[in-house]
Formats: sequence, C-alpha cells, structure tokens
Amino acid sequence: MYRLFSEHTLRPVVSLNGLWDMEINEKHYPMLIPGVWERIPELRSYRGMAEFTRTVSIDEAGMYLLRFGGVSHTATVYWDGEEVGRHYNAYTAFEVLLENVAAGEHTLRVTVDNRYETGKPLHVPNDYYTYGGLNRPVELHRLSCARIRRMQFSCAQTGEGAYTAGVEVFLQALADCGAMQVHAAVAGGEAAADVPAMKKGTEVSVTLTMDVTGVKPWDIGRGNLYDLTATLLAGSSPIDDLVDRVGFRTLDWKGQRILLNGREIFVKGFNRHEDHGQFGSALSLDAMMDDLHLMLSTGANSVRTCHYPNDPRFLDLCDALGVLVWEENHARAIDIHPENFGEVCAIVNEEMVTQHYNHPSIWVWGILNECESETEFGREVYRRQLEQLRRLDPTRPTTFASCRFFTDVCMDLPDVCAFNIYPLWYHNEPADDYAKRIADFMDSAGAAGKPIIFSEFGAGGIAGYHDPFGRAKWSEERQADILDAQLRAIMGMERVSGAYIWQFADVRVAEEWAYSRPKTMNNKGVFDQFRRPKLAYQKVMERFRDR
Ligand code: ADA
Repeated sequence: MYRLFSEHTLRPVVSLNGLWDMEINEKHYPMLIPGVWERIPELRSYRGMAEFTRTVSIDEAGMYLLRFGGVSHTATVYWDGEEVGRHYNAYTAFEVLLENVAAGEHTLRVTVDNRYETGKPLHVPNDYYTYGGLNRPVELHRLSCARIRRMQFSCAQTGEGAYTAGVEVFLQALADCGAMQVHAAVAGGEAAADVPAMKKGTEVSVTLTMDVTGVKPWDIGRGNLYDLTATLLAGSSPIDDLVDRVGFRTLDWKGQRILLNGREIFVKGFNRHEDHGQFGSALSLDAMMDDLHLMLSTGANSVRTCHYPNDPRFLDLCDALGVLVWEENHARAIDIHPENFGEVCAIVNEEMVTQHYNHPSIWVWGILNECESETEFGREVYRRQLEQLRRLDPTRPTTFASCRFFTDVCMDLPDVCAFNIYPLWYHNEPADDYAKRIADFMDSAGAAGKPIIFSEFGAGGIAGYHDPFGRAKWSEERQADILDAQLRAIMGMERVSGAYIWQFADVRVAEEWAYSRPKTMNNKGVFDQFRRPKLAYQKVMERFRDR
C-alpha cells in the first residue's frame, strides 16, 4: 500500500508493487518493488543505470495516472516505449498522466540512474548513501473527467473538543466539464460547494469549512486521527474522491516556547536516515514500525527526517503513534551555487509541503542542513526558501540546522533556530560550556525571543568495539560517555526547547567519506544498522526521562 489506509473508495487504484524485471548491463534480475538494487549481493556497490520493466493490464480504456512514491534518484518513465515523464530527487513522489489508454496489455518501463551528475545538485557523494531503485510504492489510478488532486486541512480551536475545520480541495479538469459539486466530511461535520464548469487542463481550488465538536485532539503519544473525505460530483453522480487522515491540534511558536495544544513542549528524539542494513533506503513497513518502537522505548517524542522528506507511510505511523516530526528538504551540507540550485530546491520544497501537508505529526519544516548560512549569498538563498515554505504553509514554523559556529548570519530568518554541535567528539570543549556558548551566540545573532533547538549532537561508536578501561574513541563506552555528557548539558538548559540525537542508527555512507568513517558507515547510531542497541542506549533512556 502507498499509505497506511486507502486514499480512494471510489477511484479505482491498483498497486504496481511486487515483482518487476530489472536489467543492468544486459543482465536481468527479478526485483521486488519497493526495493533498491543494493539488496542483490553482486550489485551492493553498483552505481549507474537500470531499466525496470513490468506489464500492466488495462481492463477498461480511458485516462490513467501513474504514481511513484519515490525513485532513487533520477527517473525517466516510458509507457509502451514512449517517454511520458521524468523526475529528479529520490525522496518525493511524482505522477504521470496517461491519456487515451486502450484496453489490453501495456509495458511500463522506468530508467533509473543513481550516478552523481552535474546539473543534479542534491545528490552528491555524502555522509549517507543514495541507493538505486524504485524505493517507494507505485500505483495506477483510473481517472474520470475531473479529479481531486489533493486537499489541505487546517483547523482552529473554538472550544473544548470544538474546532472549525477548513479544507481546501484542489481540482483538475481532465476533459471539458460542466458544473460540479464538491463535498467534504470530517469528524461528523459536512460541507458542500458548487464548482463552475471547467475547461480541460484547468485547475481550481475550493475551500470548505465545518464546525465540529466532540473531537479528541491529536497530541504527543495520542495519535487521535479522523478520516477526511472529499467527493467530487457531476450532477448526482460521484466521479472522484480522496481520503486522508487528519488530526486536530494547535501549534504556536511565537514566543521562546513551542506550544502544542496550548501546552509548552520539549521535543526530544533522534535524527533518522531512511537506511537499514537489510533494506537500504526502501524499508519495509514493519521495519519502519520497529524503528518507531525503538525510539519510543527511550522516551523520545520526536524524529527529524534528516536530510530529506520521508516515505508517507513512515509519516502515517508517526501520526498514528503521536510522534512529532521535523521534516526537511533534501540538502545536506551541499554547494548552493549551482545555477539550477534554487529551482531544484523550490520544486522539492513544494513537493514536500503539498504532499505531506496533512500529517498532524509534522510540527516544523526544515531546509538546507549545514549549508552556507555565513555569507550574504547564502542568506539570500535561506531567505527565499524560508519565505517559500511560509507561503506554502503558514500553519507551521520553519527552521534550518546550522553548523556555522559564531559566524552564522541567518539566525533571524527562521521561526525556530537550530544548531548541530559535537563537543567532546570533534573538539574537546566541555559539553555544557560549549552548548551555552552556542545558545548565547544564537540569541545574539537573531534567535532571541524564538525557540532554540540542538538539532544534532552525538559521537561515533563502532558496534561491538569495547574498551571499558581506556574508553578509546570509537568504543561503545566512549560514545556512551559523550552522549551522556551532551544530553546532561542540553536537557538541563532552560533556554532550549528541543534536542535531536545524531543519530538513530548507523548508516552507509558514500565511498568518498571512507577515511573519516570506519567501515564506510556513519557510526554515530545509538543502534547499529540492524537496530542492535549500543551501550549508549541505556544513557539515552536515562537522560530522556530528565525532561
Ligand atoms: C553533521 C551532519 C550530519 C552528519 C554529522 C556527523 O552535523 O548534519 O549529516 O554528517 O554531522 O556525523 O558528523
């Protein structure tokens, strides 16, 4: 399934997950989709192109839509040999419209490329691995003459368990359409609106509001969710629908504190890459759920989707378990100067926000982890992207994680200010002194009056390497000592509103990083790549209970 629930009860949808043929250098492999080719032993380190092919049976001629949850990292889509779509970036979904499809058997082929290329500025040899494949689910939708493209849910509290719910429904005409009606329902509330005739290819959005009562709010550890349904009718006949799962909660970040449902919160949790020793970046649903249980077992209440938008099924699980999410665009310490950088980021930002807008778990949008926030050029890039996020979603705060220690010139731009720090790992200044110096710098540089967060801190520990006496760097003992000291320092600072440990589990990194990353892994996980806990796990549990 693409999500944890069916998004359509009316629109016919078939899953295209399962076995595909994968061809690499004239050799054919059966591949389970979602999946990445690094799962096949001889392709463990293959970087290049692959052709993914399967047959699709169409019972009824008409208009169809292919939906790809994510292709890593460049996709070209062919339908019966003809190019019908392209997409760049592994971590956001895309769609391909197919007009006038005849009944019968068709061939769907996707050329996938995971090489680092000029003109593709987001995927570079980095401190994580960019796998190759169709790493998220694939679906085929049968469409009618008009469709609901998406909807955006928002709510304002009017009393105890009472809210005004707003739904903006985005419609697209696939043929010339007469007047229609759109109907929405959530938590016992209902509303309808007329839609004037639309010409083929045009789009409109319609906003509906409903007053609802008796609602249980969404909160940390309380994933109270409600089905939001939109139906499009032509005359009295329903022609399309869309279902999402939403939560009712309020979020406020105007002072130094983050308020969820009017209550001050401290966000604590992990940075988590979509990476697993068994699955690469295409984690199974069970593995995603297990990750969340492991995180929750430490007392965490939040996860940061470093450094890209995540699989919507993981976000669905966070919604259901009441786990707060910092979701960020795809950029880890990369060059922001390529000519098309702004354009590519703007596309990913828009895809991220419009695709994930309705997840109640997402509390903040992040951009540009550890990029150039110390120059005037960088400031302009940050400013533009933060403004774009605010335009796309005024209901959530914005942030970015900086590492421009004492030189950052962008702290006044986001709503929540964040720094990644590694005292006792990359340098020897005591954790409490350093965290305090950075917090004071943040305040002096523009963060005063805003929430501040330590978005990364941690230390390397090679799973199974023990040195109880010498406590050498890379031993599990030393990792536990450092994390303990960092956590004591950060969790004890009244001024700070959140802490994200770097990182949840060890991840594979690009070969170019091998010399500072033993085993070609980033070994700062509290768990190893197969989720076996290291010594630091116990310390995290103890410290997360402090606040
Ligand atoms: C940075 C970066 C992470 C990771 C980390 C580390 O802060 O944001 O992606 O590379 O450092 O392990 O050094």
